[in-house]
Amino acid sequence: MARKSDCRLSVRVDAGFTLVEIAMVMVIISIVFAGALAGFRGFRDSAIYSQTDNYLKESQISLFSFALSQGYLPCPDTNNDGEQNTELLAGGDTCTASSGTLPWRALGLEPLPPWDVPVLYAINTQVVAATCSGAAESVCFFENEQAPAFDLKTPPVAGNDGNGNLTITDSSGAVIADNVVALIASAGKNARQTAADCAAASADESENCDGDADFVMDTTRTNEADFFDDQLIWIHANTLKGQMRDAGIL
Ligand SMILES: [Ca+2]
Ligand SMILES: [Ca+2]
Ligand SMILES: [Ca+2]
Ligand SMILES: [Ca+2]
Repeated sequence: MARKSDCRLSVRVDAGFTLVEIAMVMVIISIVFAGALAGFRGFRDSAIYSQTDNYLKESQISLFSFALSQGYLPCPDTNNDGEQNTELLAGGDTCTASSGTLPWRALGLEPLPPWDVPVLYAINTQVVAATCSGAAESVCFFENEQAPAFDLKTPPVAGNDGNGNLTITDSSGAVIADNVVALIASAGKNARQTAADCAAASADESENCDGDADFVMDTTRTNEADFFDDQLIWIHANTLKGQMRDAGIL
């Protein structure tokens, strides 16, 4: 009898330990899995940010190549077909909008950048309000009827920043770059949300999708209330002039 009782006790104790052990193992597995998943997502995201960075640099090089071969910078794409959109006006062609997506097809680039969302392409905001007349306007960087319509004296020059050129600041408002004629930006992993509702994004991200001449570049912030993961690259007017001068075009 005593032996039978010992046996039952042993089974209960073993079973109890087994259940506790199983529970502990499950908790450990879930912790390890959650950690591994977070690690995988972090690794995947950093790979896409890096890929985006490369895409932006490639796009910038393509814009310089376009300008060197055509004599002007392309207008933004406003209907997502990869081609720039221009309006034929009496004073010469002008851009349909100063902000849209990158005309990737016109630049010989891949159609879909990282995050599966076309990158923003913003240019001098006066392209929709002014026409190029005598190279005295910064919009002449986008004049496609005579190439090139701008010269070394086209604003920005000393004392004249050029109407409608773009400014990039950091989160504190400190200027990183001004007199920028063209800018390419990835809105990052929340690109679809910011495209659908720009005002709902953080203040710094809203600045990059509100269609004006001011942009923000800062370090990545992952807190939801102040999220920022936009990546920007741009073309300063003087850099473009320098490349065209070196190529003997200006
Ligand atoms: Ca188009
Ligand atoms: Ca973003
Ligand atoms: Ca803005
Ligand atoms: Ca603004």
